[in-house]
Amino acid sequence: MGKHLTDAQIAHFRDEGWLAPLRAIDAGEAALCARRIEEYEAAMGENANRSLKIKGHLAAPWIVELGRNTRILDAVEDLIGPDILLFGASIFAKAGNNREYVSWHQDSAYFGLDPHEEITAWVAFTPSNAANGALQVLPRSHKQPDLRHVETYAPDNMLARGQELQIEDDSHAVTMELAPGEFSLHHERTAHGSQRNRTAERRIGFAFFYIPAHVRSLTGRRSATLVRGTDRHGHWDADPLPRFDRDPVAMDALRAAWGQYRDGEAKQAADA
Ligand SMILES: O=C(O)CCC(=O)C(=O)O
Repeated sequence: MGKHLTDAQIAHFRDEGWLAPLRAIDAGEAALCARRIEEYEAAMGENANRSLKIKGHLAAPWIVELGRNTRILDAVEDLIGPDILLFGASIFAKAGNNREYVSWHQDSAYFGLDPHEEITAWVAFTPSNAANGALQVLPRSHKQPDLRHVETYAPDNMLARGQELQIEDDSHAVTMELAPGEFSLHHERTAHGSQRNRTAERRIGFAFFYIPAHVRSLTGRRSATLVRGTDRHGHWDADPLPRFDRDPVAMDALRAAWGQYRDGEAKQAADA
């Protein structure tokens, strides 16, 4: 038995590369998170998908706090050990009745990490289900190497480069349905994606990216936030955390990290 996960859940994650649903916050707190995203969008005059990417936690202290959520960290610790860095976070907000989707991809292809031990906790701020395009995974795909992604830049693809795996048969995909405040976990090599939102309501989730402190950056010196334990390795500089919502210093770091990722400085692992 771990801090949050049972032995069976730990074994499931190791074998299958995903786990869901788990509870992070209650439904009321999740609704507050969704409202805060709307407030951010009103203040910025743009859709949160445009900017809360890769280092989205740098936009507001409440997002950092959610990244430090004890239930999430207990589950992550059960899988990667007690010394944990939050190396990034991205929003995935799908409008109602919209064509946007996320193609099958592995995060390991672009995160530039070694070894591949990153785990993503995807937290639902709204219901996330088959009808509104919940996150889907291909079980056991985390046991594959880094696969080649085709960069399509397809306009409705929510990924920065429209990167997609050529999957011939995805009939065994699992849809990780979540209620507001629940979260799922997936390994960085687990192929995942999501279909379009066919409902009238917006579907919002925030993905938090965690690594054990011994993981290195393969793309030069980068920053992260120690969220639990001790960093005995010093591979990462400290993120400039926001002192208040939309703190200009933290927002500059967010924009720089997102820009580097989006504009192609990160090469996909299969090409390295
Ligand atoms: O939320 C989605 O639809 C996709 C999420 C995703 O690709 C991720 O968390 O890495």
